[in-house]
Amino acid sequence: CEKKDSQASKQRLLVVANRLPVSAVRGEDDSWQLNVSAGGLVSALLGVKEFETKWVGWAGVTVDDDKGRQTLTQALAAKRCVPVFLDDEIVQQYYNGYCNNILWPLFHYLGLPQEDRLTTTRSFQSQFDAYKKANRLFADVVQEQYEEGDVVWCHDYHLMFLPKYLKEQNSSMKVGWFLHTPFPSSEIHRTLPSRSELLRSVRAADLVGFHTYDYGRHFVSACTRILGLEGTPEGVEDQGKLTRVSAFPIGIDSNNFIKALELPEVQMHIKELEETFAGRRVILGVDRLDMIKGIPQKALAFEKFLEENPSWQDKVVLLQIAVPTRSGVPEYQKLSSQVHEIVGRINGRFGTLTAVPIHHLDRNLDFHKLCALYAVTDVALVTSIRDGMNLVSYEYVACQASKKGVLILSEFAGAAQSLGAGAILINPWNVTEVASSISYALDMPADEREKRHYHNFKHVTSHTSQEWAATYVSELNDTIIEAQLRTTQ
Ligand code: ADQ
Repeated sequence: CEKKDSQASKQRLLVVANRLPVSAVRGEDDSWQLNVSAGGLVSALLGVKEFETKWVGWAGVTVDDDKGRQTLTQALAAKRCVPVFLDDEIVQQYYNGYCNNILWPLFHYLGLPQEDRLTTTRSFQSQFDAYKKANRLFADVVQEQYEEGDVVWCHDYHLMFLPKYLKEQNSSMKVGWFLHTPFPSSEIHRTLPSRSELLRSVRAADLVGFHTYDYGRHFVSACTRILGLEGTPEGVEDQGKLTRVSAFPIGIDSNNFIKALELPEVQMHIKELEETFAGRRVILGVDRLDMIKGIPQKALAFEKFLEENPSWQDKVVLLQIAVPTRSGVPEYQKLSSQVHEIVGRINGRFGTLTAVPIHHLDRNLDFHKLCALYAVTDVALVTSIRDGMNLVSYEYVACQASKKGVLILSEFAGAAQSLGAGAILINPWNVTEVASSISYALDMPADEREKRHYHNFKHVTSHTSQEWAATYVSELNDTIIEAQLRTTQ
């Protein structure tokens, strides 16, 4: 009964993201298999337990028949998920096209697509139209699910039109929008043909959140320089309507990782890994296979390290786990071939009959194996060329209480602002600097490792995903109360 009461007192939170936390696969007998998706947004939000949360999003599969849609909706309801159905054409134009081929690279400072600019320009409008259409489909599902008093939390660059569409449907809805990627300098954002419409649509939200203060500042500058609005210490103002802009650095459910390390299954994986790599030090990379993660740069820096430190050859291994994503986008297919070619060349150059220097796995690891890897490895190497935050670095720190391994972290990841004092910060483009940081990390004395680890562990365990979500929603509630007070004054 007590449990029921505590459920009843929780605020309802509609989390709207392009992808649901599970991906659906249809079996031959028309049954649905639901697999947890890998990725930072899902990892962070699954740890949030203070609210009665319902997810609205795409299940990663196109379903054209009514029966399939009905059975998938039922299967997802058990996971408190509500599907948005997108057809193949929309997925191609909105998801693979506008989101992942235009906004994602642009927000990570990679610019608009370089190749075949004319084709891009021609297809730009149809991709943008599909983007708006998809956002409209999300808005319709949110509207169906919405109950008075709900907080609607829209996530990421896929859904920049959603705040506008929701507010048009219901101006009293509490709408927040949070960006998981960096927001680039206004000089980058202004190259985007649809720059103004996107900014205006996001501005319809009551609260706009970013991982770091810098991303928020870039957003405000884009609104002032491109839209001619007024920037204030609270956010952006237009004719008395304030959109609050603030930084909410995300965290992880650190307890989940810490507790998992005690499980017999994880202990068994730890033992197996220790036996496999006995006599060698292990450097770990865990990334989605994405150009922003700097995986080629990481391999090249490791090659430089081996070249300059012959005494370490054979005694150290780079274990790179790269889960393939967005394999429908040609740029990602090219990246995959490029990484395999570089890794093959380095292994050919430095491998021996019994050992290879780089173990590269293209796959998703289950949670227990991932925890074991985080716990046994000596160094984590994060070389993102841009990254909104980077939760892998947080997860590594959470699992290193006993070993106190070293985190080498790109200064271009948002995490550099929170874990910078304990990590070795690097510029991933400078392979010589990364190579010497690897060498420094491997030789670092125990007391320095302990100090660095202590600093980061304290941060990771006190700035959790639960706290992140609670702070965001509480600020969203406050923002709305303040706005109501302003209008009644
Ligand atoms: P991502 O780009 O997905 O997230 P990140 O924050 O590092 O990056 O999160 C990746 C998540 O996926 C982690 O929880 C990790 O454990 C998991 N993962 C990665 N590779 C895996 C593998 N091979 N097997 C199993 N799990 C794997 C986006 C932004 C980030 C931002 C997050 C959250 O790009 O900058 O930190 O959202 O806001």
